[in-house]
Amino acid sequence: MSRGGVEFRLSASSVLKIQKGDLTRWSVDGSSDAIVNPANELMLGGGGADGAIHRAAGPELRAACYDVPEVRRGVRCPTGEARITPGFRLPASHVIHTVGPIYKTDNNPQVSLRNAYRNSLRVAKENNIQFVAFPAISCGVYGYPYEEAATVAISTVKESANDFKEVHFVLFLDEIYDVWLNKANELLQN
Ligand code: AR6
Repeated sequence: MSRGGVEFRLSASSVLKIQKGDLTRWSVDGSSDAIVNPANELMLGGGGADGAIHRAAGPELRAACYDVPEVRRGVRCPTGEARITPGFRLPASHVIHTVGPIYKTDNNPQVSLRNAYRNSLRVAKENNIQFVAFPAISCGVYGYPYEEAATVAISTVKESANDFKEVHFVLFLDEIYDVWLNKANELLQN
């Protein structure tokens, strides 16, 4: 799970970790940990990481998502916002669902991606989560260029990592892992 993981200490009490792996198998303590699901606005499942998370969590997750109120027709979580549910059959205790921008059509993809990371961390903090694991939000189906995404992801997490014991990036693709690691070495003094 933590194959190739590299730790960056952000303060006396908080660590950012970059690792290869599968979010559906990630957990640190099973009671105050959360994985972040790169969902869509409808929030009822999909392909990519979202599909894998729903399969691993079981049908209870879809039912819990269904119960999240729509803010307008077909939208439970607008782009850049975040919602929380239990993790059900996942090893992690919670799932924070967020929606990153569709790179080609979003008016300001950088702001939307930053909001997705920021609001995920805000929701985590409000729910007393101590350990959070992110994928590379928007870097699959939603087409965000990896290096630009890494800059937003790492700089945003750095701002609020003090509120958590550990924030992890759990990256599925070797290429994205390499981009993230290079960017972390550039932006974080180890
Ligand atoms: N663990 C960690 N990362 C993963 C996993 C996993 N199990 N599976 C895939 N990835 P994507 P997006 C990586 O497409 O671009 C869905 O259909 C993947 O390699 O999952 O935000 C939703 O319903 C990529 O690097 O999310 C939305 O409609 C990263 O996760 C839409 O896709 C994100 O890729 C969201 O697109």
